[in-house]
Formats: sequence, C-alpha cells, structure tokens
Amino acid sequence: MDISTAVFECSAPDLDSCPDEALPEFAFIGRSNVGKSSLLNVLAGEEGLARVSPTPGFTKLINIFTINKTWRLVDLPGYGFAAGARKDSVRFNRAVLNYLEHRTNLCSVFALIDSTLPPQEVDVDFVEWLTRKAVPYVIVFTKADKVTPAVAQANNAAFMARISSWFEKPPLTFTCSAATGHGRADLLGVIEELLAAIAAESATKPSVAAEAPPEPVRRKSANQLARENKKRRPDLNRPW
Ligand SMILES: Nc1nc2c(ncn2[C@@H]2O[C@H](COP(=O)(O)OP(=O)(O)OP(=O)(O)O)[C@@H](O)[C@H]2O)c(=O)[nH]1
Ligand SMILES: [Mg+2]
Repeated sequence: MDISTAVFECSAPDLDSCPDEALPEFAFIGRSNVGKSSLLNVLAGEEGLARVSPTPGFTKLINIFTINKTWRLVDLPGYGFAAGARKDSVRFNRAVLNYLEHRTNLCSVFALIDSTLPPQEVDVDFVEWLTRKAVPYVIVFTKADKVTPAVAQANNAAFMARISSWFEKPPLTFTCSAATGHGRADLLGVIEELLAAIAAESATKPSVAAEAPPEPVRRKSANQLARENKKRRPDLNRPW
C-alpha cells in the first residue's frame, strides 16, 4: 500500500476528546520504550511524525494521525513505566484502557513486544487483558535489528509459548525493526486487508430506510458499547 499523506490530527487526553469515529483506526500499544512511536513513523513513511525518545514514558497522550485521508494510526502512551508496578497489574493510563475497550472504530491493535528480551510478565498480563476484553490485536515483535535472528526468534517463541494455550488459533505475529524498516510491508498488508474487509462489510449493509422512525436517544451502558464494538470489528477468522 502506498502512503501519500500522513497528517497529525490531535493529541487527546481521554476517549471523549478523540475525534469522531468516522475513520478506521489502528493503534500501537506496548511497554514504554518498546518502539511504538518509531514504528508508527516507519509505517507512515515520515520520520518525526510521532515523537520518539530514549526516555521511557515519553508519549503521554492519545496521538492520532490520518493516513491517506481515509484511515488513522494512533500512538498510545506505553505501560509498565510506573515505578513499583505490581506483577499482576497492568498499570497505565486509564484513558488508554478506555480507548482500547470502547473506541468503536478501532479496527486492530498492534501489541508491541520487545524481541530483545525474554517474556516480560507485564506484557503477558497486558496481552491477556486485550484477549479477555476481545480487543482485536496482532503481536508485533520490535527492535529485531538489536539482536541476532536466533536470539529474537527464541525470545519471540518463548513469548508465544506463554500465551498460545489461550487460543485455538494464536494471534498473527510479525517481526519488525524501525531501524531497518523490516516488517513494514507486512504490517501495511494487514492494514490493507482489514480496510478491505471493512469496505466489503459496509457494501453489503442495507442502507437506512428514510421512513425508519428515529431511535430514542439514550445513554448506552459500557457492556452495550463493548458488545456493539465486537460486532463492528471485522472478524477475519481470528479467535478473539
Ligand atoms: N535499534 C532500534 N532502536 C529502536 C527501534 N525502535 C525504537 N527504537 C529506539 O527505542 C527508543 C524508544 O522508541 P520510541 O518509539 O519512542 O518508543 P515508545 O514505545 O513510543 O516509547 P514511549 O512513548 O515512552 O512509550 C528510541 O531511542 C528509539 O530510537 C528499533 O526497531 N531498533
Ligand atoms: Mg512513544
């Protein structure tokens, strides 16, 4: 897929401040410093679009970028940065959890895992949370250029071994490097596939009849939103 335009949309402090849900979104999540902002820039083909820093916890807001005027990439703050985080807790920005759980146009999450490290409990916990909440995701192993392919492969396999028993069919995995651009085409391919699935889905939906009575306006419960959320996301035969 060619990227012709990549435009910064806004930095949102919470879900309510995010722009309308008209365009499909793909969000980067993972431990602080795992390389979310760097990989977003690689996909967008524009260095410096999202701000990158060696200091963990750098991205603090929900940063939204519109690509080709038709879909969005979303750079999220990382988790695992709070000092003294408990082993069994996924501690980070409540706004990020709300975004992941309730953003109805969130098409897929790229869950980033550092391929230079053996499995980290906080990552296993976080991927478990995504799975429990039925958030659609693919796993992206990052920083592959920093270790030998054998080390990266061993770390990645060990991570998948930790989570594989949760699924009949495990999530898709990719190995990437923001330094070399390795994996860019594969990730853009996933986005393209999902965008095509959404387009096909909306083409088969009946148009709203003009004479249909207006729906009463009422507040939706979190559960209702979550259920609708799941329905809107393309399935692509994934187990979540
Ligand atoms: N060698 C190498 N370095 C990388 C790669 N990806 C990111 N980095 C470096 O890792 C550091 C963190 O990168 P970021 O993209 O800011 O990480 P982040 O996940 O957005 O971090 P937070 O915003 O703090 O959560 C920077 O110094 C990057 O240059 C990679 O693929 N290879
Ligand atoms: Mg960042």
